[in-house]
Amino acid sequence: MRLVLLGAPGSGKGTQAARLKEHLQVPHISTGDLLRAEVAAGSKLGLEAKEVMASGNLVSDEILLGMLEDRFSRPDTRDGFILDGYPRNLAQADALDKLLTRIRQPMDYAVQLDVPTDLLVERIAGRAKAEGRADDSPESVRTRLKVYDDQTAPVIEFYRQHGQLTVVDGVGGLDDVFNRIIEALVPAKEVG
Ligand code: B4P
Repeated sequence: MRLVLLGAPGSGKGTQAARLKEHLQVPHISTGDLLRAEVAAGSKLGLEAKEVMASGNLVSDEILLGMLEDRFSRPDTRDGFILDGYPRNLAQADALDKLLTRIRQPMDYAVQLDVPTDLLVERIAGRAKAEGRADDSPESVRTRLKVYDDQTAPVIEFYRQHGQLTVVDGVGGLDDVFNRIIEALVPAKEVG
């Protein structure tokens, strides 16, 4: 199964992707994690990405596409994947669509986790305390939410127009949200 998780920062994409990975037995590809690994390794790409990420802005489309092409070239993605954090703007959505068409792996589902803004802020503040991630500071969070509204929200419409979008209520306990996602993945023909 090939699935992309969409949603604002703090909507639970990374959290649910980790669970879906176990359930579906396909790799979890998080562009945020890939970038953080580059930063931690001190690579040239990581050095370029570090400050942009800490500010809450988006790293360049060119870097992201190169990273993604590289990841999709690995054999573990042949039976599917869970993509988390990409695409984050319409140019990335278009590039991904072309890439998946080229490698004959069209997306099966785009799942949007829907969570109100005040709860997003609350969740990220909780993570800031627990993990101290550089981009979870209040200033960066404000930027990330604005970038989401301006650049990423239109991606939801892109998938709606392609008939691939499923909206899932992302409010509630981790198990509740997980169960809602699983229910949303049942093909319409099996529903009855
Ligand atoms: P990401 O790593 O994707 O960060 P994120 O949007 O905050 O989502 P994440 O998956 O980590 O958090 P989640 O909602 O699961 O990106 C970080 C940065 O990398 C970006 O700002 C950008 O600079 C760069 N980047 C990444 N992809 C890019 C791209 N494609 N193009 C350009 N730049 C890119 O969880 C948040 C918190 O909520 C957690 O503490 C979790 O425990 C909690 N939570 C989750 N579900 C919950 C629930 N049901 N109830 C209560 N708490 C919950």
